[in-house]
Amino acid sequence: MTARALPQVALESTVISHGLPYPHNLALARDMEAVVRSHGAQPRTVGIIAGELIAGLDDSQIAHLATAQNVRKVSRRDLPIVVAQKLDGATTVATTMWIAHQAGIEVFATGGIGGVHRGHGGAAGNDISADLEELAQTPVIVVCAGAKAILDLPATLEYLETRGVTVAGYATDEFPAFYSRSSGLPVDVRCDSPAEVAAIWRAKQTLGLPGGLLVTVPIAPQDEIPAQEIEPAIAQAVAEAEQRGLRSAEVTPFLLARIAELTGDRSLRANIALLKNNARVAAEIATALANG
Ligand code: PSU
Ligand code: MN
Repeated sequence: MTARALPQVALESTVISHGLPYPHNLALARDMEAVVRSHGAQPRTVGIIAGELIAGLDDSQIAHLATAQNVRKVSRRDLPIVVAQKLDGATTVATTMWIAHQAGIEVFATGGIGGVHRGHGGAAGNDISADLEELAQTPVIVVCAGAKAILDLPATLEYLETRGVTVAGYATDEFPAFYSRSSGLPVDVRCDSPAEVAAIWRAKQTLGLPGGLLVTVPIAPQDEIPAQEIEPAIAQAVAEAEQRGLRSAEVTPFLLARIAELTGDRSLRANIALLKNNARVAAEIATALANG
């Protein structure tokens, strides 16, 4: 019997090193891989070990990124530095997309993409995630629960439109808001099955359009935190980040950790639930692409 290559799903590692506290981060990384496998696909967790870009970390490498103190959060600008200096690094959505594409992987599951931060252009400076630029140029399907509600969601969607990134809602007409199912903002297209996503992806390839496709999956109803309940914690965390003068790559990890504290870990449970849900949808999309 010849082994047929399984459909591949990339997973990121910044959520492991900076997005969730230990030991939840390590359990989640393993659980996401298990969810992908149980849906007939092969997980490829992406990260950087001693300067080597790896699409398919083994379990001890994942455990290392989950526990080591000196792991750098690596966005596109950081890639040449960690490679030259042979550092360990955790990959964001931007760098996971890029490495996945180099490795021939078309589908990637994450929690929430980075975006335009609240207060952009004001006191908070010009904080726009490199994830948005990567979506504009690297051909990978990114499955997420929308953009983190810590961001300016309307501005994030406008930016994606400007850069030509199609935003699909998975069984929804609305752009999901990470912890909450709804944002009140429309997506470009609703897809009710993996095959519908695959059809849009193939059309994009046929047209020769560059860049990725964003597939947004709302958190399951039983796991969501309604917007009005999470908003006070988000507003407080954003204000504290400003008071501390946090900048650049520090902002997102601080906000996620602070919101988890302020919500008594309710946000942590929601975050873990949506990550596993997205792993399942990504495996189903990868399977639909492989069967098409
Ligand atoms: N979503 C999460 N947890 C995370 C992130 C997203 O639930 O840790 C990470 C992703 O790796 C994303 C990054 O690419 O945060 C965005 O960081 P920045 O805003 O600095 O671009
Ligand atoms: Mn940023």
